[in-house]
Amino acid sequence: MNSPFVRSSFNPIITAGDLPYRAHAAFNPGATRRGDEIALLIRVEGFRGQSHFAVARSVDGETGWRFDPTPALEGDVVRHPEDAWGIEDPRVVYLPELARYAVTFTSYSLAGPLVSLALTDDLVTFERLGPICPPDDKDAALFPRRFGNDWLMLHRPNCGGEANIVLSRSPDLLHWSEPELVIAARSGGWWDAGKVGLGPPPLETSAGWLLLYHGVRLTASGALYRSGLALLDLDDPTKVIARTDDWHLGPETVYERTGDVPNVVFPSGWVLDSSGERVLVYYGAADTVIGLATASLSDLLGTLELRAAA
Ligand code: M1P
Repeated sequence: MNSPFVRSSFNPIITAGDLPYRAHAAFNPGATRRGDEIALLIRVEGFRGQSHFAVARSVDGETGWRFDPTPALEGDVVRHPEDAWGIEDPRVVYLPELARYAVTFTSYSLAGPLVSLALTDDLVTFERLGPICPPDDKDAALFPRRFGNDWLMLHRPNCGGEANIVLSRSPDLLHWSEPELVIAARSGGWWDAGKVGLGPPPLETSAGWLLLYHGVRLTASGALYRSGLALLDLDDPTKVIARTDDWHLGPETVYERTGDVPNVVFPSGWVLDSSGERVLVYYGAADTVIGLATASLSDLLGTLELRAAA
């Protein structure tokens, strides 16, 4: 398939064996720039089957990863009973207004997955703001700035089998409005017919907010996780300017086809390189390891502009 994404020749760029302590799997990382480096906030699954987060840093975002010696954030069932079965799938966004990073993640509560929020200056200490969406809800990320008085967040409630990407608003990061539909799962035989979920946080471009989202197709031999692109209006991100018909990143390689959950490509973080023209996309592969794929930003926008014009 003619995809704008190119996989790193170093893939998988991170596996559980790279961590400074014993762990089963390392996948679905949030990503951000931190100083001169790229930092990943990685979902690490331990041998109890529950997940926590660890930080890895690299100058080029591809090789030479250095790991913080201990977990960055673990479930805290005393202060946060919603973390009953661990924490999963962080998304990291820098908020210039607060000069802090916002980390949205899944707390795996006894009532199901829900969205939690934490703020951090350094990816070392975290101020937890608690749950911000009731279960079942996940795949959340903030926009990096306010719209008028409100912060905006994309997330993915799962209500009665409907799992669509929606937007909520908040004046204070704590109280969030009823969801407004943004991207619905398609129906029938589409690659994104089962459910959809936000991948990395929305990326601001001159053409609109760029999204990479996962779509899930349920088959007789399990789910297939692939990712497509969408573009949201810069001023009103509930308006979808374009959405690709095709998926653009799907399981192809051995490490994407084989692992704890086969046939999963799950992008969860991206950063622009220093030129601002190449996007580095970090993804979980088969819920086991981390892959890197890069694309030219103008190619991604070109793909979407063709759709908008069609
Ligand atoms: O196993 C694939 C993915 O399944 C879930 O994804 P979602 O509910 O968002 O479609 C998550 O458990 C995710 O961690 C996992 O990679």
